[in-house]
Amino acid sequence: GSTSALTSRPGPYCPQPLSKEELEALKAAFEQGNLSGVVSRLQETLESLENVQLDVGITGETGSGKSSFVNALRGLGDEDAGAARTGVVETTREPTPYQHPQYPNVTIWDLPGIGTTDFHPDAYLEQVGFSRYDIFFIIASQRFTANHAALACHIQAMDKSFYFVRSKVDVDLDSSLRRRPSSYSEVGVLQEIRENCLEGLRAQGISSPHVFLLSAFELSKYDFHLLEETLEKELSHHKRHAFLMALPNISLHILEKKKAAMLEHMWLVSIVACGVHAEPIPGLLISCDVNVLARTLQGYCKGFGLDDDSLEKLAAQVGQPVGQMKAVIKSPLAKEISNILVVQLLIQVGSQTPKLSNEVLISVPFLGCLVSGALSFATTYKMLRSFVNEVAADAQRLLTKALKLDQLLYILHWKPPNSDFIISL
Ligand SMILES: Nc1nc2c(ncn2[C@@H]2O[C@H](COP(=O)(O)OP(=O)(O)O)[C@@H](O)[C@H]2O)c(=O)[nH]1
Ligand SMILES: [Mg+2]
Repeated sequence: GSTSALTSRPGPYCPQPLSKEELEALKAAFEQGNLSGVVSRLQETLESLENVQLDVGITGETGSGKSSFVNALRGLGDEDAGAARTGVVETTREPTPYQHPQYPNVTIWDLPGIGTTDFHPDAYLEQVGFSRYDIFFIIASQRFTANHAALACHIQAMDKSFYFVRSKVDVDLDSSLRRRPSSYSEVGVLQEIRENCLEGLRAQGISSPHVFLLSAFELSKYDFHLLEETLEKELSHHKRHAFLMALPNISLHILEKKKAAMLEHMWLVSIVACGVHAEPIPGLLISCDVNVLARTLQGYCKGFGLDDDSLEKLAAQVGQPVGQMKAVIKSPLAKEISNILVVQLLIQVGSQTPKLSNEVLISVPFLGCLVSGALSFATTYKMLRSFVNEVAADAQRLLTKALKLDQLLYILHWKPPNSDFIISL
């Protein structure tokens, strides 16, 4: 029966694609700069998004046409096998799930009718298990009342979306034709119903209601096609939400942690680089050990998987040419890092921020004793920091490319504000 269907179903989809163990493994892969390991794990996460469920609750007064609407959404007639039972007496006592034939991830729930008198939305929503549903359709076959509005307010307070459906417009059109045959206008009657519904809902405090007009007997007419579009839109919105909740945060989080770990001992590297083996840098008023810095930068690149070996492995794994992978990388690869490049980077930084030394002096107080070394330290530190920021951003872009996230987002009808969207989240 419907009760067992209820209890055997998993709860609402909660974006938790990675377990603690998986997260650990992901973190380890990141730490080794093993992007292809990272990608294979995140690919699984992406696949799990395909299983994102959308639960649609159909509610409204008894006899308003809820069960007929469920059948319509599923493309079934009332007499087809598996159709929801419809009729003049209330037949739905428990929420009853029906799978959408085209979208297996969409479950449409035929809910018990709300009473016309003494209606308590709290108790009703509790009784039907409101947390299960992602969106609601509230159906009325006549005017929308305070009960409908109260329900909508409660749904809104739960941060879920709802749509109003005004059913049985064929009945209104029929009676209008009978009563005023000479002045009959279908468009006019529909317009009147729509206005009346919107006005009623606004009067009840619903700020910008959506109302769809519908006849369960004439689905090709009125707003039924808009309803189907809405369902599709909600599904992709839902997936997008799950995606945003799950994946970028995880990768961002781990990249950030890695970056933080590098930043933590960066000042140590800077002190060493400005220590005993420091040599004057031509064109700048600083001295440092360029060899140490070059090795450090190479380490950063490898740490984020920006070296030939890692990239080739990654490209092979995702079946994309390695050239395409490299195209998204802006900073130099490990093997391209030379002493000359280090000097160029130092010059870039040195020319931009001559006053940085004070800022750094405050954070590393004992450096005050090494006044002559302060500028060297500040410049070195700043150069390392901006390099790490760049390679971290590259790693994030590389992941996006490898996982084809840009395409996924496109499929989900969502244009990221810019290519660095994940970083800016
Ligand atoms: N004329 C007309 N009748 C409808 C429409 N939708 C439902 N009905 C009828 O209204 C009655 C109640 O419908 P049902 O779907 O069982 O309502 P529920 O109690 O809300 O589930 C049934 O006799 C349906 O055939 C509609 O759009 N137009
Ligand atoms: Mg029913």
